[in-house]
Amino acid sequence: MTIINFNKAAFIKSVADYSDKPDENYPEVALVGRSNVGKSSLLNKIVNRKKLAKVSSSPGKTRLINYFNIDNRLFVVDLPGYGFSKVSKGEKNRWQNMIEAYLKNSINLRLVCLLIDCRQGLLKNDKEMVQWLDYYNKPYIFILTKVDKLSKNNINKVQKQMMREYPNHHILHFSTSSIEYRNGIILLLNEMIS
Ligand SMILES: Nc1nc2c(ncn2[C@@H]2O[C@H](COP(=O)(O)OP(=O)(O)OP(=O)(O)O)[C@@H](O)[C@H]2O)c(=O)[nH]1
Ligand SMILES: [Mg+2]
Repeated sequence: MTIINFNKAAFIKSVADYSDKPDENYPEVALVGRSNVGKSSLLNKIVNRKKLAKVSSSPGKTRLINYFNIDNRLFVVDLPGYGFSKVSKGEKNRWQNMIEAYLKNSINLRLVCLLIDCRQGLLKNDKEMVQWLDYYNKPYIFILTKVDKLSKNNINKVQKQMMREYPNHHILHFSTSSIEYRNGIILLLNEMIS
C-alpha cells in the first residue's frame, strides 16, 4: 500500500449528525480538543492549504462535523471544540452530544487526535475526554499544539507529566510556524490507520 502523503485535500461536507456522513467508507481520523487549540489550523498546515478549514482567533469557529477527503483514501474529520465558555449551556450540550455521537457511532473512525495546548497541558475537560475515549475503547494520540509559544524545556516538562499520567499513548509536537512538524504527523497517521 502506498503512503497517504496528504497532497490532495478537498472539503466534502459539514453535517450536524454523523449519520449524514459522506458515502465513501474511507477510514476516518478525527481532530478533537478544546476550542481554539488549533485543530483546523493543523489540518490546513498538513495539507499545505491556508484556508481549507476555517480558522479564527476567537474560539468556537468550527460548529459542525466537517469531512475532508485526503488523497481519495482517508477522511480527516474536523470537529467543534469543547470548553468554549461563551456559548449558552444549551448550545454547549448540543455540541457535546454531536461530538460524542460522532465518536461513539462512526464505524470508520480509526484514530482520534486529541490536541492539547502545550501551554496549558490537560485541563479538566481534556481529562474527561480521555476518560470517555478510554471507556469507549477509542484509539487516540496526543498532539501538543502551539509549541512555538513555549520553550523546549517547558514543553518537555508538560510532556513528561503527560507520559506519567497517560503511558502508552503517542505524544507529538505541533506548530503551524514550521513545516518540520508535518512529516511526523503524516507518518504516524499512516502507521496508525494502515
Ligand atoms: N502561535 C500559534 N498559533 C496557532 C497555532 N495553531 C493555531 N494557532 C492560532 O490559534 C487560533 C485558533 O486556531 P483554530 O485552528 O481555529 O482552532 P480550533 O481548535 O479549530 O478552534 P475551534 O474551531 O473554535 O474549536 C487561531 O488564531 C490560530 O491562528 C500554532 O501552532 N501557533
Ligand atoms: Mg476549528
